[in-house]
Amino acid sequence: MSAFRIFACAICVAVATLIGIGRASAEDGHELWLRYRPVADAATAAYRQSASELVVTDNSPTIAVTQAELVKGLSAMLGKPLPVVSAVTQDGAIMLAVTGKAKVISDLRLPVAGLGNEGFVIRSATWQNHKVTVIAGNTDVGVLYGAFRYLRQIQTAQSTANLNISDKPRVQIRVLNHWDVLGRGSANSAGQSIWDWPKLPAWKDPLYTDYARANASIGINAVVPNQINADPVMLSPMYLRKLAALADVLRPYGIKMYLSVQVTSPMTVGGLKTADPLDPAVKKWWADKVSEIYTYIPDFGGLLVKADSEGEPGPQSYQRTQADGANVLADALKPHGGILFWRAFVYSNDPKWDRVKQAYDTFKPLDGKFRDNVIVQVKNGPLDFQPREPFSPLFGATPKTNIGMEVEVVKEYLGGATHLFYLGAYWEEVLQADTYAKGKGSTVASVIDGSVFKNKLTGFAGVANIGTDRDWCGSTFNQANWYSFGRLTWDPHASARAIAEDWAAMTFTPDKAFVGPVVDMMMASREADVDFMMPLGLHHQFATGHHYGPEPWGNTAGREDWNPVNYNRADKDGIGYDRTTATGTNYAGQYKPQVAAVFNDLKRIDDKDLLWFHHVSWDYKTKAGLPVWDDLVRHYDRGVGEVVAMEKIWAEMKPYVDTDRFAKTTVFLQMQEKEAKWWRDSSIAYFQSVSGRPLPEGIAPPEHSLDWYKELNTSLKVPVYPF
Ligand code: GCV
Repeated sequence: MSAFRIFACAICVAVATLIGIGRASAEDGHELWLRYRPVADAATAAYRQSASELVVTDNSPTIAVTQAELVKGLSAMLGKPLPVVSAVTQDGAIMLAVTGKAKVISDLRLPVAGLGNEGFVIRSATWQNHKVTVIAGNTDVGVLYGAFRYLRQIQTAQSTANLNISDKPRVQIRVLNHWDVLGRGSANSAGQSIWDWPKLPAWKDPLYTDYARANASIGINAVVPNQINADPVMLSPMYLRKLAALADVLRPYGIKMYLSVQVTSPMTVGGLKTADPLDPAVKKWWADKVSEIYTYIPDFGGLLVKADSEGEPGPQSYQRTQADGANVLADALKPHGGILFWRAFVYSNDPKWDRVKQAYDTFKPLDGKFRDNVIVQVKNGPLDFQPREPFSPLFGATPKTNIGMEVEVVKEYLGGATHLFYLGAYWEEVLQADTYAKGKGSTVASVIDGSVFKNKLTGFAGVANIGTDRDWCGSTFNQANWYSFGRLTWDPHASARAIAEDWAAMTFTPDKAFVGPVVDMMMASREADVDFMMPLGLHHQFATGHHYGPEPWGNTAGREDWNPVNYNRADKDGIGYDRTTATGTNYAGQYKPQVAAVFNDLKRIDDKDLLWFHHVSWDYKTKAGLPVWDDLVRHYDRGVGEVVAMEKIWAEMKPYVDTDRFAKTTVFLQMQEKEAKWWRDSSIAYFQSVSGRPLPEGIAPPEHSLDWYKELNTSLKVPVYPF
């Protein structure tokens, strides 16, 4: 190549870089849904008309980050720097207004009275002879939430003229639980923990600020940074200093720091001989330790505890109840305004138990015994984040106890980073389920937002799927799960489809030709995984040693609580777990009579819950009119077809998506198809070996023998893609 051509190429590259060509066609996903790409040319003028300047009269740290976000977002989307001024100078001003500090709120009689501490109003109005948009709240955090809501309006291609939006969260504590272990390992599927403990408090990675921005944009206001199988070292002064530094970064974004602790800390950290919650020395130790935490973090949120579960110690070791265990911590937190999350995931590995009954049996009798600053944190289903579970019967069972919901945003059981599985659709099903706690309409959402039992304290927790991967969550579509989790904690009654529409528009493009098919695909993705993994109410069919891949034959001695065969109960005659009142474990009886009546009755139960509640013969006819054997096999097969359909939709989206994110999703869908076949074929091979049934017409035999799949599992040992 001549020197001239090399020179000319170098100029081309430099120009392309300057004007952004190339970068626009390849994104790494790091910006999440806060990409702030320029809006379509035709829309720019109208948006600019109502965003000519930003009026800021307050200077709190939260208002400062609000200002920064609006300047960043609006300047980038509208292609023009947004001036910041201290008084309105022109039409189109956006005003940030906090009650008691901004006259515009009373002048315009903005309805801030019922907004609480986190709500906001966005109102287009005329003030001092100028057309303005006021973003108002009773606190600066309310204004921050309002600013993100305003930005979303443009990101989703909606008008910013004539705005009259008012909103506030329906759940008070909206918390991410990071199951991150010290040393940067993590229980999630997106690299390592984002908390760089070795370098804190001196080095506060800018990642923490982006993390806080993302959370604030969807309403998350609390963080537990450490594993629930907690490391006692977190309570040492050295780590409290680190926690305090993190809390400083999160604070301007309205996010409070919480901490997960072990009940035996008085022994492991304090050197006491006992951790008996009723022992006076133990009480004093907790009171002192909690006071110490507040010296480091004055607005510390509170504690989270996993007790008497999977080897974690708990009050049962001292013949005390869960309430005894919780209350000693609650009492220590109370003077500081702190909250205790106490998990209901309590179970023992005793074969006499039906594991799914244990949480209800343990906690229901304790209703009214917990202090008022305790939230009992209940997993969405009674088992453990299976592809489908009935809602936990604890929702609606304890009128005198604050009950919060816990979901897994990380897809521990659901394909990790690779499967495209929109959890919003899953959570919506749970949240909309009717508990009948106070008659019809007592949905799970209404229980956890406190409206059914008039609870004063409400919480909604999600196990974070966030790690050091460049795209935070391991895949672009996993970001939708972080996003929808936040939005549903803000409003558990919200529509999963509407949330997915916002996410798709903000993460890719608001073009309807893209958003429509992609959201259809997301909404269908949940049923696809259910179909190829565990259709018709099957559950816990995962490899016993880890939770990746199928092992319906799994039967490790002494692990009845984990063994797939204990849950499918398949033999030559039939399949399913009898949990009915009449002949089974009477798990169904833990629900209100209206719900139990449906689950108990083969005539009324939906096929999707069938094998969770009933043991039926292979010839039993499902509602689909097929023998259960045939229906089961057809569901497995359909699941694979549903993944293939997602691949086709995605392929058609190529014109709308940058090269890198398109390619990564394409490959992940191909991996999902291979895994769907693995689930389908190994499950069919196993259940066929047990039932001795022939394959239904039109169903191809499994690709490999049952022994081949067993061998594969033995070699797997850890969750890795095996193909
Ligand atoms: C961190 C499941 C997970 C565990 C988790 C546990 C829990 O069993 O596999 O990793 O513990 O749930 O929720 O406590």
